Amino acid sequence: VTPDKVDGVSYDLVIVANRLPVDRVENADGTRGWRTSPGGLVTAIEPVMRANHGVWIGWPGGTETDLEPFEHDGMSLAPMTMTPEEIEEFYEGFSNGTLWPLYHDVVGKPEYHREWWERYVSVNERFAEKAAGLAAKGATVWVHDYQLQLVPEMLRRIRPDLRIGFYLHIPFPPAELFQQLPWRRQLLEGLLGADLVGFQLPGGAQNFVRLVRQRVGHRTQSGTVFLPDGREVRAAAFPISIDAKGFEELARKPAVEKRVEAIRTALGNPKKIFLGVDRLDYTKGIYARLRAFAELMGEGHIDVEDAVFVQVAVPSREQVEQYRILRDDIDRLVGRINGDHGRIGRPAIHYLHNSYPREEMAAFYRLADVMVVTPYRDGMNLVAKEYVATRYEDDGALVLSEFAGAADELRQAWLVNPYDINGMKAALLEAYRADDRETTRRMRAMRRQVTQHDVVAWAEAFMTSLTDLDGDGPHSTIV
Ligand code: GDG
Repeated sequence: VTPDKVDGVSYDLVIVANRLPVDRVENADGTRGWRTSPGGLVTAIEPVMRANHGVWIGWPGGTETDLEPFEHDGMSLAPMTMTPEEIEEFYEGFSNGTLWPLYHDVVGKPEYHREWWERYVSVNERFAEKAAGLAAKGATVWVHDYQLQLVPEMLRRIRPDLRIGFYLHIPFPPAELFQQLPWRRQLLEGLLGADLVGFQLPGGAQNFVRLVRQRVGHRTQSGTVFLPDGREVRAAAFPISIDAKGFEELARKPAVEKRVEAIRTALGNPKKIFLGVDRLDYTKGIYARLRAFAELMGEGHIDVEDAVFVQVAVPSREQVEQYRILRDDIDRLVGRINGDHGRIGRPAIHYLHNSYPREEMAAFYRLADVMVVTPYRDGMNLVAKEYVATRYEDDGALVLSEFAGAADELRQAWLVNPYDINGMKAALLEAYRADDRETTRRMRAMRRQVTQHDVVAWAEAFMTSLTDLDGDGPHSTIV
């Protein structure tokens, strides 16, 4: 595909996200290609992109500098390059060392460095300029997530004709925490460049509106901010979801069912299997969850001959110091637990530091009698919803943190406070011992919720809300 295929054309819909929805792959013959990355966001946005002649702007990972716009799987992709300094200061630094912990209730300690901030500003500027160059007159631009919070305002300054939406995938913190940020006002003003700012939960939208009133001084009324120039910005919740039907279909595949049996046998046919699936991140509560399970074994409530815990920890942000420390901590804990409670051929914890194809993930979900999702704070948590989607026989128990966004919808899970180890132990044990009637009753209700509110409904709700706003100028309707 020639470069001007993208650059020469302008688009009615522009998606701007830190990452492109593709990963680099090495073909058998040594040439390099692209593969659509697995994930909910791609599934959600792909149909909207196709229906609206859209383009996706983002970083493809790595430090290649000679990337041209290209088509992949019918999607137009415009890659952003990233220098090693930008990766270090914008991505690992300000995005993942400052904003990520701050926005997750300071579960980790955020670091404030002026050089990181400056790099955050300059990278946001580059994304905004790229979007400005690709958007048609009156086009809709949908900016995603915490790495790009300045883009809406920067983009509006260059292109006031655009309709701009922003969606935050992670929690938006309460004023008391956000306050810490030396650049708090700039970030709020960055977001206010959008016409619609979407959050996972109503609480995030409320935190944002309150901060805008307090810190920027704009008049607000429920979910609307009134700017001095007459423009209005709406803040609202759009809880994200998954391709529920797709996950169920995957789970029903004979190949997946075969894999379930193979893994069960390899695990030694325990009566029950506990499962955790997370990026290896300190917000996910992996350490405390494994400790709770180990204590239940130590106290004789669970015997290693009856049950094992499979923990998939997907490698994540390995260049960031806090993530390295976490990995070492968990390595040590797993070793200790297996030393204390394992038997020959039967470790208590099967710990997998790896990522897997979607089919294998589905097999894991199908295997799990008790799915354990216990983050200290999580915007939504798609793993919880994916588990529910694969349980087409209405069985399986979900233990879910109150502090995951998903807890607002999955009320029938065994809800826990991840800071309360005894409470978590009690819930794990209850879920472990629950009879079929109980698990079925709960799972049936959760499945109804997840199938009726899938990711396509999420994208449509956001898009409809964005294009229905009263505004001036010609705006194409995005479906
Ligand atoms: C952020 C917010 C919010 C995981 N391991 C593998 C794999 N995965 C997939 C899961 C799931 C996704 O990654 C993880 O999503 P989560 O929602 O659980 O968590 P974050 O990565 O922290 O996502 C979160 C989300 O954005 C969306 O807005 O819900 O709160 O933190 O889909 O299945 N997929 C494959 N192999 C793996 O090994 N194929």
